Amino acid sequence: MLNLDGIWEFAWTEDDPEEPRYDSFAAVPGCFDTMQGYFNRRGYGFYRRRVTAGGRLRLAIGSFGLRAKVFWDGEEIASSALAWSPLVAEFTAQPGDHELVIRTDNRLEGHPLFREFYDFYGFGGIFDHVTLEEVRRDEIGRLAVTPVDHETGEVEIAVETTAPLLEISFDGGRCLRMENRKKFHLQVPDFGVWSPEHPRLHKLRVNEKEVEFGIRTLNWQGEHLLLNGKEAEFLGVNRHESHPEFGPATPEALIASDLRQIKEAGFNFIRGCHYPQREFFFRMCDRLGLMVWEEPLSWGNKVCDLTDPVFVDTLEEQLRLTIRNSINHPSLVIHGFLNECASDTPEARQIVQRFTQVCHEEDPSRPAAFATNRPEHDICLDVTDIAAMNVYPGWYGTEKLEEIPGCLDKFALLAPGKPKVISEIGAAAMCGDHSGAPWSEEFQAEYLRQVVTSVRRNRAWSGVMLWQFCNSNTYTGTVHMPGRPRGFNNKGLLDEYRRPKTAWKILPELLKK
Ligand code: ADA
Repeated sequence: MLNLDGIWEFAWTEDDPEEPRYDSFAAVPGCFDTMQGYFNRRGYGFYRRRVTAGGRLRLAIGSFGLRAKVFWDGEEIASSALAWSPLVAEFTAQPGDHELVIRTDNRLEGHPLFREFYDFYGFGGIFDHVTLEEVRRDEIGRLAVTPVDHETGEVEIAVETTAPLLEISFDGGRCLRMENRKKFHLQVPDFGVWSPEHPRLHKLRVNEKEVEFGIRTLNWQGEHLLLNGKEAEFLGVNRHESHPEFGPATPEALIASDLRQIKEAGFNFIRGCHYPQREFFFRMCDRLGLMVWEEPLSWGNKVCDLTDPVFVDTLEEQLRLTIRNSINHPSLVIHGFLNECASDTPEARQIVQRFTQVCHEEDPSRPAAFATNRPEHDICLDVTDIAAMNVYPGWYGTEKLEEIPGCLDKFALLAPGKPKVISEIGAAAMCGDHSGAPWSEEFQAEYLRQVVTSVRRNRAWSGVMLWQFCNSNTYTGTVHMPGRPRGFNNKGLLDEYRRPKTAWKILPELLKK
């Protein structure tokens, strides 16, 4: 496999995608509107380089925004508007030297999924690795491992290939040969169970393809989610892939450092908001023992989106792709979708039913959820497997700090009989404000103390996901989300450069087992 990361020629045009002038260079991965000269600009970012290759080829871009088109020797070979998802193109090329162009585009108009009112910045560029490999005859395509029983180590294996024979081994051990079958069960020898405390991983090799997986089971038939047969308590944080200098093209060293800090602070869960997560993120969570909620791109969508077939069909496509891409990661425990949609309307109910079914079709081994911001008027909470609520009493509401526990107890009475989590809750704090008033570090710390202690005290909750790990890039505010000083969502426990606020320092005490 060729890794094509590095220095690419760069061109930018505001509105004429036909005439790029490659007068500069850019790093891949990289986000063009965090580059000097392109801040806040909306248009087309072109990346160009030469590649020596030939035969049947597969080009993969790990993540991009907000649209990408790929040209090989001037001819379009692939395009996608599924921002933050991988784009994979298969094509045939004569052996030799070729021109490869990736045209990214961060224009908001006409995007099928991204809306200008979302509370996160719509960046442009290539956010993750670009690779090129040869497509081999009879290669193993999709290879999905689903744990069936954490007591026996039984797993279900699904293989897509035209190869007549399968050679299978676990962890480099004894090789088993069998005729091609689409789906079969095997027992993993000398297995260990994956859990946040002991994140044990295994490897499965089928012919030339190797994947990592973990053995752990999830059950959500009762009031709580069971992980390996035991009630799980989610102590989580929401996290955007965001940094002032990199946008969503965060370097892997930064992702690793964020996740390590999250784990060390005592969290066991991350809600990856509000778009698909990168492969590196998952590989780290698998290893660190952090459970994950992943969701496709959406935010606060109203009935006009939920009745727009382009929006709904594109979102379904991204939901399916997201589930398929992440299927082997043991850290992934919840499939989410449609953050804060108009879930008090019959139009939303239909879509929530449809998307819950999509999740179950693609992966019956994990529960589905969407996060409501109107729990008391919601008419969809009974549809998904987990009832998840984004609530900000005392921040957006008028409640006093001491009224927060009572408020949360009231929400806990909703959606009886199913696991319930608070999927977002938090307060903003401006670094250095120690006044104790709202927007100060002390107010945020006290707010989160009330939240975490009251959620942990009430046995009806399966957990809480604080909003949010660190300040994240957004706009200075819109009617939909007022108050975003400096163009950041300032509810981070850390600031945008990962400098801790007061609230971060009280976490060990709040999160201890
Ligand atoms: C919502 C939303 C988040 C963020 C948050 C806030 O619940 O899901 O993305 O915008 O509110 O900070 O208000």
